[in-house]
Amino acid sequence: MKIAEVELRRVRLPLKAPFRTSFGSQSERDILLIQVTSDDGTRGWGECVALSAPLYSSEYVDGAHRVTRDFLLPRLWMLPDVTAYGLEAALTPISGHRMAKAGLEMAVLDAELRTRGTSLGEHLGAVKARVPSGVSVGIAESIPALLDVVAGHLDEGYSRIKLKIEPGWDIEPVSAVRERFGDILLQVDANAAYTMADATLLAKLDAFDLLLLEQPLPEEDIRGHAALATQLQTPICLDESITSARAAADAIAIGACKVVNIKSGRVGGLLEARRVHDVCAAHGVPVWCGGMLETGIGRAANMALAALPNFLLPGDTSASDRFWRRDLVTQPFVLRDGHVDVPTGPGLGVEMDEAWLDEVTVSKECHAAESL
Ligand code: NPG
Repeated sequence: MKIAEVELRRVRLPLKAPFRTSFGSQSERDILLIQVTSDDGTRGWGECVALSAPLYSSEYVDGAHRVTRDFLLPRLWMLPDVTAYGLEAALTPISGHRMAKAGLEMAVLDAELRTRGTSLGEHLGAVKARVPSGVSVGIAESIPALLDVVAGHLDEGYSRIKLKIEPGWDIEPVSAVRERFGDILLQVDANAAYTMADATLLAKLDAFDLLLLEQPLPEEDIRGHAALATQLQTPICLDESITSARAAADAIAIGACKVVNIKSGRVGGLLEARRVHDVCAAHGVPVWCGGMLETGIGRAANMALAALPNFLLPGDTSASDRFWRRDLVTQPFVLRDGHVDVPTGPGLGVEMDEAWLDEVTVSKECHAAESL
């Protein structure tokens, strides 16, 4: 496949309600979308998950946009025959910038698989037609407000609840949710908001029979997580710390985690995400699919990934209407019986709602192979 053109598009989509985590509150999403067009006219879409500010990780959307334009695209143009694997290798000399790489790789993989008539799920090795869907609940104004939000999601049929926590918003909300809703699948996510000095406090979470405690300590503190794990019964799951299959292997080897959250953007793409899955499977470590407030494009990729065999826990694979009034794809993801279907069409298996996409587009730039 040859790529004739790449379009970098920025869209702004308001969230239905602000989403608060320990690293800040999001009320809209400023998203970099990548569209590649091959020389035979096949198109592929990718979504870059970088946030507006470098708060979750060091990447941010303006930076990812610039890196894509100035450093990733020139390497794409140099490839005589473009495949997602070839692109991944060609981008390896660029250090970091995993979310930017993942966005471009997704677009190339979408186009490549559309050309071959293969779905992403089939390509990655999916074994399920639908995936159990959990929902991530942001930090609320008050405990009663939190209980109302959780009740709403349980009524909608979500299979498990993840509560965002931070110092000052941890034991009390978790205890209130457990008490009110009984035996639901429940887990918490700290987004690196604690230190080892909080070990005694975090051990109090053991009383609530949580599926896991996600990323309590800073991204780089793998050894700290291993030390903390010896003081808790609740299994530790890593998110931010797992930036590659190698990082996953290291974290598992020193006992820093018993569960891994996989996000393709965080690890540099879907191909590396599958390797993380495989490394974890080889060590008997279950994984689940994280979410980064994606539109239907990134969500389609998440559903395909979450259908792999070692995704043994429900993911943050919620339906389109969890965050969006109107998704960017013509067939939004819906929750049925606590599950979301894995797309079966070629590539990502979703089509864009072009009219809506144009309405929410803030800027668009086209890069053609010849012009470089
Ligand atoms: O369902 O898309 C979703 C959101 C799930 O809580 C969620 N994501 O830390 O995992 C996280 C968090 C997040 C959101 C991280 C946005 C980064 C950006």
